[in-house]
Amino acid sequence: MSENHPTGYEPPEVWTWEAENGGAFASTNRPIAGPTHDKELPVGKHPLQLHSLGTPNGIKATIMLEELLAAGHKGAEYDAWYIDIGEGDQFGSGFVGINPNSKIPALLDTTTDPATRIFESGSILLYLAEKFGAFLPTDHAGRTECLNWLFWQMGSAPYLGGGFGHFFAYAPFKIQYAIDRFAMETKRQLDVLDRHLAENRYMAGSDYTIADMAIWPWYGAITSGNSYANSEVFLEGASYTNVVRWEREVAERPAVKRGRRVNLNGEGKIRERHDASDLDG
Ligand SMILES: N[C@@H](CCC(=O)N[C@@H](CS)C(=O)NCC(=O)O)C(=O)O
Repeated sequence: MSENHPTGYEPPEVWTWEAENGGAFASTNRPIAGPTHDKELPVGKHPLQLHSLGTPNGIKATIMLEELLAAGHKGAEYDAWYIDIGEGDQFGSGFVGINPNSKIPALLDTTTDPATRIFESGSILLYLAEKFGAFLPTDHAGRTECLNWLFWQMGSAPYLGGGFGHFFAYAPFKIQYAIDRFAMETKRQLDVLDRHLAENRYMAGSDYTIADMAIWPWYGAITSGNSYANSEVFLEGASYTNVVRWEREVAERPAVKRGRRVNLNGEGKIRERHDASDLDG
């Protein structure tokens, strides 16, 4: 056994919460659900109210909304409000009301009576695809293949983000066992994508769909060097040549360029989006 395997921890009979564990999100993470404070959510002028942050999960929603607008679906106009997960905005009562799981992204569709809440990024993509009849094949076989990959992403990315990313980038010290386990799984997933994209232009075949919108922000970020620092080198992202080809093609879409800039701070980014012109220029 490698000398890098730590020893000495014997789990107690009952686990207890150590709030300050040294990890990057120690002050955010809790073992309980529910709101911590009262805070109503703001409501803007558009039919769709998005409460989010520009993480890989968050930009799935803004890319889809920008794609819908680019395709001429005027009903997809949206307000994008900033949820600061480092400050605990996801535990405000209004946010918990639209997502009891306290995670971004969360969407409220005010065109229905009563308004419809949608949480989980995969559910948001599917809801919008069905509402507007776009980016989801309508034939049963094509729709099934698209949903296969959408659900694949929802089940797989936590191993990339919560597993590999956490132990590679955020844990207070490096644990070889954990990094080995999740690097292996992430590379296996990249190989799944690479083999599939060798035979297919997009995830669900010849058309760009919500499956691409779900997978691109996570796995494309690894091959393009936009993920955890040095992870593209560590995981040999450039070796997945079919993923690289697909990542580049998706990245060039004008709506992707717009959607990935929303709910972020910094140059070229916009913290909130309340009008299409906010993204112009
Ligand atoms: N399965 C969820 C995951 C969402 C998620 O993990 N969101 C993160 C940011 S990317 C979050 O809100 N974290 C805040 C927290 O854990 O308190 C989805 O796809 O919508």
